[in-house]
Amino acid sequence: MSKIVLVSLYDEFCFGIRYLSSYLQANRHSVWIINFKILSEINKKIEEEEPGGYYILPCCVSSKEISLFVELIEKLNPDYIGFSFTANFFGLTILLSEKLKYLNKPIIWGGVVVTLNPESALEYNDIVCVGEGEETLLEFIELHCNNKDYTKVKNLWFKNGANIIKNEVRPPYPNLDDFPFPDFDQKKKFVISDGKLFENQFPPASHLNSSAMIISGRGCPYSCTYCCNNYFNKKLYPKMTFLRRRSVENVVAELKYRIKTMSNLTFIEFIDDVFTLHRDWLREFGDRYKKEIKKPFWCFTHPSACKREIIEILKDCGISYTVIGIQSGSERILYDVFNRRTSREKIINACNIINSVGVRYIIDLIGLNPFETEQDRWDTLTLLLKLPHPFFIHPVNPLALYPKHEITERALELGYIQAKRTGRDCFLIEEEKIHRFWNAVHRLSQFEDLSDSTIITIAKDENLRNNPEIVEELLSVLLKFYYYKGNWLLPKDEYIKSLENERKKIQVTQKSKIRKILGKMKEFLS
Ligand code: B12
Ligand code: SF4
Repeated sequence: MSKIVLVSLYDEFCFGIRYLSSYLQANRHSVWIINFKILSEINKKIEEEEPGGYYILPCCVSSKEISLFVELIEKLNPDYIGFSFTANFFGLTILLSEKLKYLNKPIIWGGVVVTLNPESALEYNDIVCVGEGEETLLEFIELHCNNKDYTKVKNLWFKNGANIIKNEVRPPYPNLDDFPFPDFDQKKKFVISDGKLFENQFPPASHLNSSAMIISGRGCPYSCTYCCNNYFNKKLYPKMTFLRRRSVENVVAELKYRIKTMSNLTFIEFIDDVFTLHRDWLREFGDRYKKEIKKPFWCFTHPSACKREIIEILKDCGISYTVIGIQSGSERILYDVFNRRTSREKIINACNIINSVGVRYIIDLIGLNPFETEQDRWDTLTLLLKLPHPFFIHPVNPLALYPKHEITERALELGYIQAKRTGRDCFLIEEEKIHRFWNAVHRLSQFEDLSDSTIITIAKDENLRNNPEIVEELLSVLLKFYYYKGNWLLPKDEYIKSLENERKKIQVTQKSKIRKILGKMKEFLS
């Protein structure tokens, strides 16, 4: 039996290593997971920078947090150490791995970044995993600890002096039901966050304390040029099927297991890239979910996978809201740049379906896009103005350009980007006033009380373009005004209504209790 520590950076959900952990444990190895910093700490600045810390945004890590990490690993004394991270945390992973070199234990890197760009990863680490890690890591550990030749393990690339060993990629594992459920047990888990070490608990205030995150499959049938699935579908697994779904039986069994093991579970989160695929699967799932699970949930959908029947099934199961990727309202950007075959008409239809079935929806948009022109931004605005309320728009995601993606190659050719951002394995253009202005204007469209003409007047105003902070301020005031404590899941009107209903209910029960007591007193007195 070997001892393995798996580390995830700024991501306490970390499905990748939670799957690896349960797989290794099922094969009699001992695994600890360390969440080094959590999602909500991304971009969170530390007041005072001190020597020995790491301060390259989006990471701000104190020297104390780094020491806590090194001391903890020293104490756990593992035989193997694995890191899982995304592009923003590349520099930090290099630093943390360097700090552990003196322990002389194999350090393996894995995850999407490494899968996309193993060459870059091997400049800093000797062993990297390209693709899925369950069988790969197990095989490596078992060969390595028995002093056998581990250099031919499929999916692993090694640096051996000046040589690089590139092993074959194994096909995506066909039957996901074979894998044990991801390891969300609180035992043997550590969190290093906010300068402190937490043991055997989820990060305080994390929604993991009340929500269960589940992934019912892996992969996506679409191939947007900025997304890892495009690379998986076309380059890593050509002629193979990366998209796989677990059986309904297996997903329901996991849900039941999570409900049984989490006393305060109130909400389910399906984090599949697109949950609303496969109508027959959803029909069967819907039948079981509403009878056996009965918990509110959310999931991602896509304009092309938003049929009425499917949304009705989800509504019937108690869906709370869905997140739909619209990304842009410009068909030029959608088709020619993103390879998203979703016309404006299709997007509007999808949102009308969701809205008419009575489901709340949240929109994802991509900003900071060097391919975008003024006309494209207007197209996004005019599309948003056609969508049925109520909806919420997430803070606009910047277009991160990852190595080897089609869109990145094109942006490099066109000279839109030059060097990767320090500490990250991706390119991002510099944010200018015009980006901030349009992001805020686009998000104004979620407020029903602002008329189209008001928003269009704002969008045309030259002065505001040069002073985007004014539009941002308006947006922030409106968000506070519309949503209770800024929480978009709690629109104030609805919240007040629910409090009033609650008050009425309390009054009714109190009155009936008083009546009962008075009745008893009367009996007693007579
Ligand atoms: C669900 C999800 C989230 C969830 C949950 C995160 C999680 N990791 O579970 C949340 C909402 C928190 C999230 C947040 C973010 N996400 Co996200 N997310 C995803 C998504 C859709 C699925 C990830 C997943 O769970 N897959 C299933 C698991 C089982 O697969 P896996 O993680 O790849 O792990 C396997 C292998 O990679 C390998 N492996 C992984 N780690 C290791 C380690 C070792 C040692 C070994 C040997 C193997 C190994 O083995 C695993 C099992 O087979 C992916 C897209 C995708 N399809 O991958 C994007 C994705 C990972 N996210 C992305 C981004 C950009 C973000 C955010 C920055 C978004 C934002 N603006 O805030 C944040 C950053 C979070 C962070 N700290 O890294 C990008 C990352 C791109 C990149 N190249 O870095 C992706 C790839 C989407 C994309 N644009 O292509 N995300
Ligand atoms: S639909 Fe979403 S998950 Fe699928 S390829 Fe496009 S961006 Fe990626």
